[in-house]
Amino acid sequence: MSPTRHRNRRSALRRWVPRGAALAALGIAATGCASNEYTRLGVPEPITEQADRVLALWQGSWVAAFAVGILVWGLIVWTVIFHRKRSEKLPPQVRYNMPIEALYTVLPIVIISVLFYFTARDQSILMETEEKADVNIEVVGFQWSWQFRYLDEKGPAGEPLAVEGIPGEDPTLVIPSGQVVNFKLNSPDVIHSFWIPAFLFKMDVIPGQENEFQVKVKEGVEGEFAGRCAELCGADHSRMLFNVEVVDPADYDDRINELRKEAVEAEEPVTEQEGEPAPSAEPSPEEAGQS
Ligand SMILES: [Cu+2]
Repeated sequence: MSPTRHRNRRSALRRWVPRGAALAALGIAATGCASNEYTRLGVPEPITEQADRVLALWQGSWVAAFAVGILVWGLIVWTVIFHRKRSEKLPPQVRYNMPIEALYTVLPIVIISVLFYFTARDQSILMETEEKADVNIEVVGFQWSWQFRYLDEKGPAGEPLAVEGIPGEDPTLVIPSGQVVNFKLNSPDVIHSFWIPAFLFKMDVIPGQENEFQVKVKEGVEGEFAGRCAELCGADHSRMLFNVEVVDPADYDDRINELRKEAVEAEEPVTEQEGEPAPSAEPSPEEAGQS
């Protein structure tokens, strides 16, 4: 390579690197991202204490992947630039080079072991259900909607208060912030998956096997969040949507009382007709249609 070409390449680099950096900065500024949107690497803002742990695991895995990626890309670029074919002479061959072969084997094992250690550690913490829960909710996933049963709250018939959706009318799950909520998952038909993206967590809902997990929404967090089924479970799988409302504990009690009132009202016409079975506590159309 002639010295002139070398110099040209350098000055081209000098021109384009600042332009690229400026473009990247403009891109970040123009998209008006939230402060931590980029460092979250594509996952939603975590709203539970458990979700912070999932986020840290996610970010840690990306750091490891980037470290490997930068090393590999660096080696490729270095080879492409500085080890081009210069003559017909065969370059030194390093096949069966013992230290390098050992490195190829040992390094991936070390990387996998570290990722495995952190995954196993976090998984066992996330699956703990030992803590005494403030609120116990049974989630029934069925083809094709959800029923949420507030196990600590008895309705007029002595049954737990419940909210049930139908496809197209999404039910709303209400949970308090700053309290431990225990979910028990059941299915009468096929496997579903209970997924609230803001929890950064989902769990299968399996017929004949009660799955369980606990979360604590961070204190002060309130709002509406999306929920969905994350397991292809039949024709109307895509309509298995639900809303999650996180409210503060005082509002939670109000919401439960409203639900109880609705359940009592739903019961009334039936008690007039003797001998009729009590209806299941279904949400009123307004409530089921909330979104
Ligand atoms: Cu489903």
